[in-house]
Amino acid sequence: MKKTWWKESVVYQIYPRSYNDSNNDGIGDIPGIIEKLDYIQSLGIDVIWLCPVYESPNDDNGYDISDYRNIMNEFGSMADFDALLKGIHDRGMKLVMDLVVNHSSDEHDWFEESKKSKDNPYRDYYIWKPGKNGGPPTDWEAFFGGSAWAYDETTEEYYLHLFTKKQPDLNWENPKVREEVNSIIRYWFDKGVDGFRMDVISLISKRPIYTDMISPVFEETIAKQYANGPRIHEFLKSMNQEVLSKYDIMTVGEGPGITLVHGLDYVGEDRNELDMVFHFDHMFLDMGAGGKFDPIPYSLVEFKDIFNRWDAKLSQGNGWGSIFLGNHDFPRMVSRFASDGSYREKAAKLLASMLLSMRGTPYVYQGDELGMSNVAFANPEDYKDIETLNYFKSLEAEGKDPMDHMHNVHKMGRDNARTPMHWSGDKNAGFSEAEPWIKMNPNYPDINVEDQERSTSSILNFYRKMIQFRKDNPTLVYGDYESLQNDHDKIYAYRRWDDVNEFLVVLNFSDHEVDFDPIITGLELLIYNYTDATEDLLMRPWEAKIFRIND
Ligand code: TEU
Ligand code: CA
Repeated sequence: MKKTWWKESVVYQIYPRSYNDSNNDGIGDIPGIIEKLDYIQSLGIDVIWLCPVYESPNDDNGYDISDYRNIMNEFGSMADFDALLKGIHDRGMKLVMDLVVNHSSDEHDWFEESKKSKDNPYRDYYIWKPGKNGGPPTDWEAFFGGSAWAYDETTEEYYLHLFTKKQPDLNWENPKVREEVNSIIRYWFDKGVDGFRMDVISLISKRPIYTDMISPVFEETIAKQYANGPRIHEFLKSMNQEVLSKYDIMTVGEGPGITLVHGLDYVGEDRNELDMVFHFDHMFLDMGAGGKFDPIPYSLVEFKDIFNRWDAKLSQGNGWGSIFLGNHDFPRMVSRFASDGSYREKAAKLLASMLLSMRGTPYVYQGDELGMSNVAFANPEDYKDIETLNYFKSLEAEGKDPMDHMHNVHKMGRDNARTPMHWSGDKNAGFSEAEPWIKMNPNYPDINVEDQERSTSSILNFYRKMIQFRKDNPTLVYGDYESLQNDHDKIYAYRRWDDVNEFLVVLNFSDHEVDFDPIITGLELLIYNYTDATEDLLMRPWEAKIFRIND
């Protein structure tokens, strides 16, 4: 296994709108992030992944870009961005940006031109089709509900948008589009940016023939019809050859439809495509047949199985994984995979123990280092996320009252992870003097940086300790991984080892006390989340222990 800086890094994801507001307009911004760089560095973070900060009408909070080479006014100026990049580099950290090129905004110049006429030079930058039987070309559904085709009166044709209708899909079949993308990437690399997280990169290659949806199950439609199209690897290889390989950078491709079957095609060491991918296998575990807003309980056995299979698969091809349990698109990890009631603090430390002791690059989402949890706004009007708003609309269209379905949004909505960061117990958690763009999670007086800085046993300080522990022990980065007792429905236990060291991680993913016997001797306790922990393996609720195995 080749050693590289990005395999050894711990990444911190920032959702800029909700991080820190420097000019008190209620919206987080780039100067606000600069103010917090010392904090981020103090966690032991190596790489910051910044969600989109480009010019955008914000139909999908920056994932609809109208100018790839400019900064959104609300977030600051290019000078602010340059200062951010310098501030990050001065502290020995790196910056990874978000590349959103499956689609642009409909307010991008390319699209403004494209829709003008069928012979406009930009027409083929997007995917236009005539209608069928007085309706759209196919019955495709968009990710956020409704048809994936929008009709445009000027030329009387439909354009494809897999996300909202303000996010028209780019036509990657057109070599000019591919060259535009390469040139955007070069622009940011030449500024000194250290990599890209590539938004829904699995969707860029479309199948040449547009047929109706092959399955009523949306997940299946995504995997077999929308994602992993015939030219995806050709596109990525050529992007790698022409641009990526010329810089010392990292890439992580995001993708619905990237399953175990396809994973190595993107990241195998001999593929020359991407360094890592974010797959969603564990992120869809708790979604029922109706998708995201049809939550079902998740099973730990299946959860472990996903991590086990991915680790095994990737290591076969010397591919590298990414380890994450949440981001700006999903509920808070402590609420979702652990417990946010009276065990919240233990449970958050347990997840940190897992995130930072697995093989693969760990990604920490802002606020998770405090154990921030889901929020339950009472009114639909308090929600801002387009996905959630469209869900309300679809309920209304079916004659249902959104108020009767709020529990689904409370459980699964993306705004759970988008409430502003909790810096202190002061007004608006110290995020802003002004009313924030989205309401605060009201629990900030109990969960905030200022308090946790003061307590050595806080979640925040546990993160610092775990990150340092990973740094001190390359075994946790490159060592082998093997999970024990895979059928155990409460305990996730695994060994990590190399020639130098051997560790055992034992995590009790339950509210119950569990007597666990790993059948391993010589255990020396190193990391734990109950202050009075001993070597004993009678595991209390959400108890986490990491041992060195001495023989
Ligand atoms: O998300 C891609 C994606 O597949 C999401 O639609 C995800 O499945 C969904 O949020 C789960 O409900 C990326 C970005 O991370 C997301 O914020 C954007 O909205 C989306 O792409 C479109 O750019
Ligand atoms: Ca601001």
